[in-house]
Amino acid sequence: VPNPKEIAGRRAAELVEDGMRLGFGTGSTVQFTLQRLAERVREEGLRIEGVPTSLETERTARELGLALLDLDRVEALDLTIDGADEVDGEFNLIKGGGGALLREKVVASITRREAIVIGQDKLVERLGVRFLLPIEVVPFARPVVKRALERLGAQTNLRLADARKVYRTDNGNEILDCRFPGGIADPKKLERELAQIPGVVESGLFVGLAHVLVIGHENGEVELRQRPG
Ligand code: A5P
Repeated sequence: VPNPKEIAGRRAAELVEDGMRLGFGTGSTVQFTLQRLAERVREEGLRIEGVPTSLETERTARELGLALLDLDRVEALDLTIDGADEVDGEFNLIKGGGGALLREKVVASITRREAIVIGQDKLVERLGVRFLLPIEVVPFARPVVKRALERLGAQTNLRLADARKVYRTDNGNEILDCRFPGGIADPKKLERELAQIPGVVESGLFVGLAHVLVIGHENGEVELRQRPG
């Protein structure tokens, strides 16, 4: 049986052209993209550099021999290939299941074309019905942020690394995984409201940032969907 993540991840690597400056996303789907890119570098002499969106991806890229790029050396990126946890019909996303939402969003914000690689099971009618929305929080501010989120109707769960340890992001912050009963009716509005809470560093809501979806289907087909408009 074909693995939807693998076929989508590998197909997305074909969007890359010689000389491009890339964003390297995070997660198990993007792993396949990075592997395929390393093959193309070896086989075709493809010249590329990329900004990693997490320490994990930085490590993988190094192991694969992919050239890395620092944000102080680049103002804009041609293409970022990243995963997502949920995608709605308007290409709004929930990200951050792997905890990398902040760096992923920073990289997406300077990217001309953001390609999202997913298996078909990530497509949803409404965000937040199945998946919790990760919100990155400054540890000092956590109690304040938690109460503010509850006033917005959320149930919050502090992410743990294991039974005794609180999870920390690559940036030293914590994550509150939030359930919004009934899902997220207006992602854009919620993103604005979250950004106004002091102590919230970033949310895993990505609104208007994705341009193309690379969707792996269980029948082995890969579908490319461009954002309408
Ligand atoms: C990382 O923080 C996330 O945003 C990932 O991009 C997301 O969790 C997708 O991961 P998989 O490709 O492993 O499903």
